[in-house]
Amino acid sequence: MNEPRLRFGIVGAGMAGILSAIKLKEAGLDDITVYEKADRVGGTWRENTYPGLSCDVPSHLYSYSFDLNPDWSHLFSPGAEIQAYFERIAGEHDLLRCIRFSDEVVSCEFTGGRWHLATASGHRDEVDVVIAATGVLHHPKYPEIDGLDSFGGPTFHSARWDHSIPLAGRRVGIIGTGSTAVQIVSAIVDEVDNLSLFQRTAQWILPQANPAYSEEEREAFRREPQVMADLHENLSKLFADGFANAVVDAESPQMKLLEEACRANLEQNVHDPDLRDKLRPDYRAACKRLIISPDFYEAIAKPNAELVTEGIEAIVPDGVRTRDGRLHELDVLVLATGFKVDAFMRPMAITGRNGRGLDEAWRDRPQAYLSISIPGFPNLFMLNGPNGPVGNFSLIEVAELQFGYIMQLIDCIRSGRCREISASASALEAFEAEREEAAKGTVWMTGCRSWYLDDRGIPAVWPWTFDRFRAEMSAPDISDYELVS
Ligand code: N01
Repeated sequence: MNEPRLRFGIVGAGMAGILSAIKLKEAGLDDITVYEKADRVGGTWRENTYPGLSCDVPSHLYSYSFDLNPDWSHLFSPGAEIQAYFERIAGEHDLLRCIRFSDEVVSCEFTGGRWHLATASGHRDEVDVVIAATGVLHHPKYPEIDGLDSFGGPTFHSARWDHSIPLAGRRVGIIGTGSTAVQIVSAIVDEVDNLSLFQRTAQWILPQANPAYSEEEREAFRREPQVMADLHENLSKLFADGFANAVVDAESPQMKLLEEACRANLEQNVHDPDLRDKLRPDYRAACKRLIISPDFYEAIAKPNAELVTEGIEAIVPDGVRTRDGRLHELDVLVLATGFKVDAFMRPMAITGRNGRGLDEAWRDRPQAYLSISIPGFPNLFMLNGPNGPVGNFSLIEVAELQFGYIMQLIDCIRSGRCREISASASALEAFEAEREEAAKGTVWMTGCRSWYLDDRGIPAVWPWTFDRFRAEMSAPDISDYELVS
């Protein structure tokens, strides 16, 4: 039987979209269009350009395993370098010709056995398979604070940094104390006149130096790529054993070690007892996403920095007024308030079999079998979809494993075994029931508010070890899928 010629639509040209296009082409599946709403590849690394941006996963792990990079400047390289890496990879794999830039997919409808895509520009496409590579931390979340629009100076979200605004000599306020805010504080404290950090919840900080790679080390990586491959492998194992496997077992010895390291960092490196008390969280380390920083405590202790722990009452033209009635006068206000994490591929209007929309399928909350496939939405596969492994480890590694799994589903179509494939409703139901039960033993449920938790307070993430994830991704159990010939 002749192999059907499959056409693919990939939504998003970030890390996962680039990966998908490379892997499909490698497999000889080259009838691909990647739809990208912006005018460049890079996803989160294109959108986030705030001062101090870097990835808190070591660069030699946060790299495609098949395209390691000898030139990373640091253990945790800056965001601009990561963006340049993705641009280079997209160019070297000749992807730019299959990317349709500045054209956002607004709808995807499954009719007549194919997906019908429509874009904002009015372009139409018909594809056999959709890969949703739309990212997780993508839609900025603006805080609901009275008077947000009334501030007289520039206000912007951390993911929409306005580089036209000078910070030197100015009074800058930052709302939020997540990974983003912590990096910004360290990066700008010496430049600004005054820095006010508005903290609603204190955070644990794991200290970690960020050494530069010497030219000799980089030369060695270039000369002997196997050294880099070994480093990638070792880092992967370190993250799986030391972190990913620890957070899913709140009582594990590794978890205790992480907690001790965070506690010691606070007790030993914050010398002012009042500041130390304000910075001490009342929940367990890694309950919220663990923040990694070599120098945040040093930065926030500087004389021109103030940690404001009084709640915010309102934003007013001159700055931020806290509940104690104090006005914190500011020239610039930065909202480091995170992302809407339950949007995934929305606001795209997605309609599966029998006219059933994604909003209806996700009426309660986003769900996908193994975070990849949604019952009734055949031949649509998600990368970094709902309830998958997110946290302090490489989302590239996650996406590579997921794509290896998706490729095996695609092979079912390619081989003629079926024309349509999607997870069965019973497989998703059983997966979710087991996942919710397992989530109870994770550190994320030990008593804090975080973006990991869904509306019921259950972590919307992979609650098992990374080793289990790797094993699950190695081969789909096709009996969990509905195949239509
Ligand atoms: O966002 P967050 P983020 N009033 O949601 C506060 C990845 N990332 O952009 O804790 C006052 O973590 C909120 O307070 P609370 C990483 O996965 C990675 O920092 O909810 N405060 C919190 O402090 C990360 O986890 C890297 O009480 C308000 C902050 O805003 C994810 O992105 C770097 C508020 C939001 O923190 C998101 O990180 C950066 C309000 N109304 C990001 N609303 C690295 O790899 C919200 N907050 C290093």
